[in-house]
Amino acid sequence: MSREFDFDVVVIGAGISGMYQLYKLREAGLSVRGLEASDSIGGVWNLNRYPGCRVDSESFTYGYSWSNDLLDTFDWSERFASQPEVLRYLNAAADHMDIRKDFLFNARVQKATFDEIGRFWTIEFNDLSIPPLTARYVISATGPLSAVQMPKIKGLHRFAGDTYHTGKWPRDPNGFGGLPIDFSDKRVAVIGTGSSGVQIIQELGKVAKELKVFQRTPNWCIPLGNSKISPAEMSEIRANYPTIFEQCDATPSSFIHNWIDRDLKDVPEAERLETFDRLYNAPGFAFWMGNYRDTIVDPESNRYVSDYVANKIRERVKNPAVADKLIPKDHGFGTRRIPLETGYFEVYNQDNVELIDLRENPIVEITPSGIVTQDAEYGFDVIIFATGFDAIVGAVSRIDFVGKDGLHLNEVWKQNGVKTQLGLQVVGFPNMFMLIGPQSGTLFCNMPRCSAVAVDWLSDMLVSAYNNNVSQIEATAVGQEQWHNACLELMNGTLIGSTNSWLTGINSNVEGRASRGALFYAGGNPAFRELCAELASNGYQGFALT
Ligand code: NA7
Repeated sequence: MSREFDFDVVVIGAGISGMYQLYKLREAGLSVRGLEASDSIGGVWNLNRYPGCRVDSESFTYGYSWSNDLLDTFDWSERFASQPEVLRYLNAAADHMDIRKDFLFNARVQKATFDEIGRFWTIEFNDLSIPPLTARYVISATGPLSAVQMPKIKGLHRFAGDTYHTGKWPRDPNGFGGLPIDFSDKRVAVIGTGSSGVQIIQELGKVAKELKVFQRTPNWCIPLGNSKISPAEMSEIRANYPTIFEQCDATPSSFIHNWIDRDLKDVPEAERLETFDRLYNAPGFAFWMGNYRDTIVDPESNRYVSDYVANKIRERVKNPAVADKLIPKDHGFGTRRIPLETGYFEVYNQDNVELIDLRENPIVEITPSGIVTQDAEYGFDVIIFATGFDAIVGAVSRIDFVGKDGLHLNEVWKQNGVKTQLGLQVVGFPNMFMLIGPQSGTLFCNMPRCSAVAVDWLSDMLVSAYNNNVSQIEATAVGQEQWHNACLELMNGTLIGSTNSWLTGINSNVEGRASRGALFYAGGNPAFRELCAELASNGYQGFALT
């Protein structure tokens, strides 16, 4: 049968969710083409190859749980795997799915336009030598933390030394990691102290001749608690995989940690401190997501946890003035993403490391030889930007999606604020879906666990549409409004919602990101799964299938 378009579905992005999405639909019998801007699979794990980069989910919770073959054959060597190991895993997964043949690489999508009569999308590329292609459905699997963002600093391009961004680190041509760079004779600046900054600072502190850290906002960092996984432990983990995944499924963010089912306020002081000591020394996000349940909603309980962590910082950093600068003052513990660290605070006890507090002493400009602040001038051989991403919205909005009536998605969001139905669709943009986009129920999450929820649900919907001769799926205005209001209300019920961070859409380097938005669903993954199942069983309520 001839048709007007090339593929049933186009999936943009070959990261964790894009690879699985393509595989799932291909196995269901749909014709699918994957498009990837870089030259290989892996998404953020392919690009964030900076020294010290590692996962902060327990490795054995971070894989594709649907594949027994992968679970049976891949051995994790550390509780929190390094970036090269995660990328090695994703390559093994790509082999297993035989997915590379279905992706067009080096194909950055510039624009996607909906044809209202034919009900299909036309995709155009930055590289004009790639002919446009067409598909009934387009799925953006571009990830929430992939649109690399440089800071707005005067003179950025004039620096004569080497510059790197953590989110786009040069690759080792012979391996899965970053290009080996010798920093031992270098004067290095790191700008940014989010998770990436913390990881690279603690690593470069060991080797750089001189390391100066330019910090605007300190974060509440807690110990990672990494350890090797022995073959015997790996066998035990393998035998326990079903229980591990069940445990993750039962928690709000699908990490293995779950809240203590009590309020801190109801617990005697001695017991609280005993619990805190245990959790602070436990691996991963135990101290954050495995703490008393009111610590993230009640300001007083939150203050109590924050004070505990502040004291830990004071104990670990010798110079009290430096310790004070490393303690966050403008947000409570856990209200922004927590960086997990290994010896981060002790780095500031070293003679080769200096902390520069940009609140007291802001950057004025970058010059050919270094960085000028209000109070001083510093010479550098290397500047590393650990300044993060245009998070959540950025990767979607860097593609010009043009929907019904010639509406541009960016214009719609600029005028009405970011609103979606289930984080999956936007009214006026039929047959276009986002995985882990804004307001996705699977955003504040252990990614592989939660993104699979979105992929499975969307796949069922598309297969059902295909089998029932449906050619258009569009969010309803009522559904979108309800979902937006639910996100707003839930977010406002947590302290995270009233804090400036990438999770609430704040970014000083991007125009239009100065006020907080309801960018994520704070109802938790179990509730999201339940709701999705309910909507599906009501004939995909909130979506018009025609
Ligand atoms: P983040 O968490 O967004 O951190 C970016 C850091 O860069 C943060 O400390 C920012 O300070 C700082 N920044 C950004 N722009 C500037 C300028 N112009 N001047 C000085 N400092 C600046 O990104 P990451 O890559 O560390 O981590 C992202 C996520 O990836 C992480 O949460 C994990 O989930 C994985 P600010 O806080 O804005 O004052």
